Amino acid sequence: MPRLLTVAAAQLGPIQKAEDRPAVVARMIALMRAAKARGADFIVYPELALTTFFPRWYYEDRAEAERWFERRMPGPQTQPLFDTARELGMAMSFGYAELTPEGRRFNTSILVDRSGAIVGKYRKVHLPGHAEHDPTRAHQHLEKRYFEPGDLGFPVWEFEGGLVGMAICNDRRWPETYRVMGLQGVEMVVLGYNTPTANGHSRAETLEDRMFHNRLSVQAGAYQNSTWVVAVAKAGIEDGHHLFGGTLIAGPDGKIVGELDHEEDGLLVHACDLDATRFGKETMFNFAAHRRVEHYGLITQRAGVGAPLGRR
Ligand code: CDV
Repeated sequence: MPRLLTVAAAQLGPIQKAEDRPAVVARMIALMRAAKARGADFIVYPELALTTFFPRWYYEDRAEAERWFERRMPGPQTQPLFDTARELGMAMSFGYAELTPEGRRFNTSILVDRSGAIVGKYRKVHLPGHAEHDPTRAHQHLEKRYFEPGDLGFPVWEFEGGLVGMAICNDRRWPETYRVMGLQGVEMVVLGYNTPTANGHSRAETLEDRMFHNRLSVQAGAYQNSTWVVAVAKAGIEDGHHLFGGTLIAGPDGKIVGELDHEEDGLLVHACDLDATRFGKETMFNFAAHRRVEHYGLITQRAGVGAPLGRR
């Protein structure tokens, strides 16, 4: 008997600055109902799913950005999402900007079970971009201004009959993200992203290049850790800025099992057999048998590149 977890990758089209939380939550609920009708038990939404991708906007006074943050989860405007999840018996994961009671700010994702209880929280570790306004860039990417790096590591939870972990956007490009979860036996990594088509610098990267790197990162993470990876975009043109789509699900052999080809609200539903992760975990990527941790010290000792270790 396969151990199936039917997941819906719920891509969101653009969310304009003027669009309020209730309007976005209504779109998310519509996707959730459609996902249920297609047999999904678990729905995954993108990074910062409730708002426009506000880190592209510079606020000299950081407090002005507070309108984009959630002080409570669920709060009055997100409660209907939790109520619908409970009504439908649907587990979910989504990203939002978290403002803690102590005034700390994180780019956060949560895992919510079918009863509507939050059972897991992840705070984005790899924050791209910069902290100050950069006039040389075609557009700003100010995650380092508005968020602290996550302080919760990369936990994996027993969830929906499997082992599930989370990552957020830029995290998907770093092999460490997946490996730390792989070492906890992860069977499904869920992640959301907001990735601009233009990189903000003058160096030309085509949309094709960016889509290639998206697939490459997700597929490599899946294969090298023998896990499902569900990667969900917020896509389209937000207030004149383009985010690419490409929502996809990769299997534990690294192959893509489905991918969306539009930039609107939409679903990619797949029945993932969690037992399909066993083959890779027991053969090529049997970590206990093959990893040589005595040679991996630099990975945690150095953040940046240092002197070469080779001796003549
Ligand atoms: N939201 C992100 O983390 N976006 C980055 C962009 C800025 C490169 C990404 O890795 O997709």
